[in-house]
Amino acid sequence: MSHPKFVVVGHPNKGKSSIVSTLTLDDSIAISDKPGTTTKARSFMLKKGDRVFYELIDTPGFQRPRKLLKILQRGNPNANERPKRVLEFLDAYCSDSAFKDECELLKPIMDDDSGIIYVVDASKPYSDEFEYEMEILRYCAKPSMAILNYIGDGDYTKEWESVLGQYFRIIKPFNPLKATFSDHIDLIEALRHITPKWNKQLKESIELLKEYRKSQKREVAKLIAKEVSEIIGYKLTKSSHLLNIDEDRLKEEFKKELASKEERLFKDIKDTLNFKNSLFEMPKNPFGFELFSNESKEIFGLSKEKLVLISTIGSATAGGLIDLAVGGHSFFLGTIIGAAAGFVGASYGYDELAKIKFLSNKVVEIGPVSDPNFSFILLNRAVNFANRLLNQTHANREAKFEVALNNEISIKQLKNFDSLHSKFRDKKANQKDLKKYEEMIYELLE
Ligand SMILES: Nc1nc2c(ncn2[C@@H]2O[C@H](COP(=O)(O)OP(=O)(O)OP(=O)(O)O)[C@@H](O)[C@H]2O)c(=O)[nH]1
Ligand SMILES: [Mg+2]
Repeated sequence: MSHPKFVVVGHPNKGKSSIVSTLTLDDSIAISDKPGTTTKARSFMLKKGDRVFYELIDTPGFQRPRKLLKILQRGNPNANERPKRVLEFLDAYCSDSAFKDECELLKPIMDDDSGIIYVVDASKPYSDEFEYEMEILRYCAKPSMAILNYIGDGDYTKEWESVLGQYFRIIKPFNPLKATFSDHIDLIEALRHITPKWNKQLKESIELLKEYRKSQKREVAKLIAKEVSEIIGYKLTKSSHLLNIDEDRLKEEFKKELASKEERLFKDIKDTLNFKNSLFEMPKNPFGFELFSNESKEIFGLSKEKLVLISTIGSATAGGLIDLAVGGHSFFLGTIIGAAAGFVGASYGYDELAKIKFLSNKVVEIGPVSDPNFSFILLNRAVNFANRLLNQTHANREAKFEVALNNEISIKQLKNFDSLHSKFRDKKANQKDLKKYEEMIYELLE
């Protein structure tokens, strides 16, 4: 079955590859501030299994549109002769390196019954050279739309709209670095309206895309539930002679193991969300501070008050009462206010890290981390990391992490998390508990 196909074209360095990367959820596409980064037309498909949602073809920018248009205009062809002119140009000039970029971008347009997405940078003023490009595209006689991208701070929207309006039926702003999932959907929705041929299939693609997003969130929730619960219950066993065990070193090693398990979880989340290439070359510390650090505790841990609250509530009903007492909501994500007030504790969480146990005079065991705050820190870090990636486009290669403290959760829910965490620590959780944990995590994903 054929599928919707669009060729993304425009001037060099206007964000064509960025748009392709964001819309196909592919971070392997080369993007840079150097004009001429893309030198060959290349096809990218968004698909699941055999079902192609759509295909986008990234292309190099126009280099000599004025010269090319002159060639096409020779003899002033009638409207119905123009597409043929483009084909003749391709035949006659594609061995000529002077027009190699133009040939790369025109071939896929003329090859099949594909549509055109023309990208401009509306933060810079319009100038005549763009008219040559638009005229050339008009010669191709394909369904087309224009995207207004904003690479700089300027705003020449009005100017651009009045020109683009003469060539394109649909003009849409789209920011490939900041687009949300709903912006993405809106753009595909707009494409439906330029191509009657693909209208029905694109409608299905939109539904599939929404389903795909949900399934990715479910997968991420499952991963976090599984790996966080394992880390919470993790014990390190070492052979050692009773007399020469170095407790500090053992604790360090234990912490290192836990941190590397968290790193593994981050990597799994990244892979699940298709961030495989450029992002986070060093996934070790996406937040800029380590799992076992005061920053981590202060930003992702629960305040002492909340820990006391959840440990003193006996039943779910009591939880409801406490909710009333604290106004129904509580900030889930940590005690950043405490941090601002210079609240720095010496220990890791609020309790001791973990007990060291001698299983025999040759075997020593450490773990699991007894501090209940550790579980919340771990969970929060994972949820934050996932939410950041769920809301990051694949064109945005910025690895810097800003912690977003925007999850609200009731004390009752905190209590539920805490009860599950205790089960994971004591290795008393069953499949049902894990499933419940997964569902609660799913609710925290944005
Ligand atoms: N601030 C900002 N920068 C953007 C945006 N879109 C693209 N850029 C940047 O603009 C530069 C060019 O982006 P590309 O996607 O490589 O542009 P292109 O049109 O494919 O460029 P060529 O392949 O060279 O023709 C990169 O540095 C991008 O990070 C945007 O919406 N906002
Ligand atoms: Mg490019």
